[in-house]
Amino acid sequence: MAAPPIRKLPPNFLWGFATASFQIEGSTDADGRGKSIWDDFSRTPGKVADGRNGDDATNSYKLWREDVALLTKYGVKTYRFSLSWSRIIPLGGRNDPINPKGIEFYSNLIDALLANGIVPFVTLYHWDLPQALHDRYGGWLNKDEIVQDFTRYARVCFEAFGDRVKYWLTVNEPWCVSILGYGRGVFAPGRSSDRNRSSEGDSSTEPWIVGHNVILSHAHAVKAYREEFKTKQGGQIGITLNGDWQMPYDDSPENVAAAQHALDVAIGWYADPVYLGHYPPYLHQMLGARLPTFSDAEWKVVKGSSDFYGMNTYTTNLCRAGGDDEFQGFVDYTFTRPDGTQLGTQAHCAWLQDYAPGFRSLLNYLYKRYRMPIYVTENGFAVKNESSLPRDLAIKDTDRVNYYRGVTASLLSAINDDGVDVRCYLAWSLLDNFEWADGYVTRFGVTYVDYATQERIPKESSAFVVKWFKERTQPAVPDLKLLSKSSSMSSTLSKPSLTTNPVPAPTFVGKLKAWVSRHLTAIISFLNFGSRR
Ligand code: GBH
Repeated sequence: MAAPPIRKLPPNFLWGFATASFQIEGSTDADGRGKSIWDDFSRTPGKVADGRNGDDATNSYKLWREDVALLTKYGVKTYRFSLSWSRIIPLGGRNDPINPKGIEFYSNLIDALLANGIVPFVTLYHWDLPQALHDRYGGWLNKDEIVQDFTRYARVCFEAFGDRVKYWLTVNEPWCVSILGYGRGVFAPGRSSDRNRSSEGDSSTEPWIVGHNVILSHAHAVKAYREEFKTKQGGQIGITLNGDWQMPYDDSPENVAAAQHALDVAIGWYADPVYLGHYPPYLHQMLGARLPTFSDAEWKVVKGSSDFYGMNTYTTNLCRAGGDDEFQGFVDYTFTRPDGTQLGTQAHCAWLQDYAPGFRSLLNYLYKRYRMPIYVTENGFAVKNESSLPRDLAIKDTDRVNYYRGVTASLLSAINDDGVDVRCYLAWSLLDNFEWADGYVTRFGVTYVDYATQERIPKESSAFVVKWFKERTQPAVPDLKLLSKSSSMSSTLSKPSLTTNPVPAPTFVGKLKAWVSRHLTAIISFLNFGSRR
C-alpha cells in the first residue's frame, strides 16, 4: 500500500534552533565586555541549583565557528541567538561608549551564518541587563532612563547589523523578566518582598512597573526601527512572549474562568497592550491602582508595536480557581487530572510535562485573539535525569523525540487544518546550556554538551527535528508575505471581539470536548497500543 503523501509546510517557512547569549557564550571578561546582572547573581551562593555560573557556559564566544558548522550540518533555515547588551555597550547607557570588539563578534557570527545560507534571527534582550544600569538607576524599574537606554542600544544594533539581519526580537519573555526577576526573585536581579531571598524589593508593585517599562522600551525600539531603518533594511520586528496553554481542570464555570485568567496574566498582560491597545480587564480588576497606566501618547507607540506574534511555549497547565499566587492570576496549576492520571510525560523541571494538543490549542487561541502571523520562537523539553546518564545514553533522548513528534504534528494541523498563519518554528535549544537558576543539570539541547571537554554530540532529537522539517519544506518562492503586514484577511477565522472573552456555561458537547481534550494523551496511547498489536 502506498504511503499517503506527506503534508507540507507553507513555502518560506523558517525553522531552526534557538539560544541566548548568557546561556552559551561564557568568556564574561573577554574583549571589554561589561558585567550583566546575571554575572554576580549566578555567582551568589544559593541562587543557582548546582552552584555553577555563566563564566564558561558552552564556551560559544570562543567556539562559535563550531556552532555555525553544527547548524550548517543540521541544515537549518534559521538560527535564533541573542546579543549581549554589555558586550556591545559595556556600561549600557545612551551616552556610554560602544565596544567595537562586541560589534565585531556578532558581525562575524552573522556573516558566517549568511555564508552558510542560515538566516540570523536576533534577540536584543534575553535577560542580561548591563549591571551598570541596574546600579546607576535601578534598571528596568526606572522608566525614563531605561526606555531611552534600551532604544539607543537597539539603534546601535540596527545600525551595525540591520543590513544583514531581517528578523528582530526586542525582548524575550517579559513575564519572566518581571515576575522571576522582581516578584519571585529567582532570576537576576533577584528582587522580592521575601526577605529570606532579598534585602530589597516589593513583589506587590515592582513586577507590574517593570512589565510596563519593558513594554514601553520594546515599543520605542520598534518605533525607531520603523522610522529610521525599516524602509532601507526591510526587516520584521516584534516581541516574544512566554505562555503555556491553560486548560480548565474540569468543566466547572469557575475553573473555565480560571483558565482565561491564567492566560490574561501570563500572556494578555503583554499581548493585549501590544496587539489590542489595552490591558486585560482582569489585570485591572486584580491590581487596581498597582497597574501602571499609559498616557494617550504612550498608547500610540505601544499599540501595534509588533509585526508578528512571537510565541515561546513549553507545556499545558490544568487550571483551578484559587490559591494565593497573584503572578498566576490566583489560579492553581496542576498536571494531575481529576481522575489522578498525569497530563503527560514529566520533564526534568517540575513545571513541564509533554502535552502536544495544548500546542495546537494555544496557536488557535493566539491567532483568533490577536490576528497576527505567529513565529514560534521557542519550544522544547528537558528529559528527566538526562544529566545523570552517561552521554551515549543521554543522546538517546526518546522523551524529547516524542515531545517534538507531538508538537510538530500539532503545528502541521494548526496550519493546514485550522488555518493558523504560522511562519516559523524554533526548537529550544541548539545546545544544552546554562539553564538559569537550574544551572547545567537541566538540559534542553537537541545537542549534548560534554562540559568537561565542550564537545557537542547530536542527540536523536536533533535528527528527528531536522528530518521532519526537511521532509515538509517546499521549494522557496519570493516572499510576498513579507511585503504585507499580515495575511489574516485571507483567513477563515472570524474577527474576534476586542474586549473580554465571555465565559459560556458548559454545554454537554462542551463538557465532552473538555473531557476528551484532558484525556487526549491517554486516548492516543490507548489507540497506539491497539494498533501495535
Ligand atoms: C525559556 O523560558 C527561556 O526563554 C529560555 O532562556 C530557557 O532556557 C527555556 O525557556 C527553558 O526553561 O514556576 O513561577 O518559576 C521558559 C518559560 C516561564 C518556563 C516560567 C518556566 C516557571 C515559572 N518559563 N516557568 S515559576
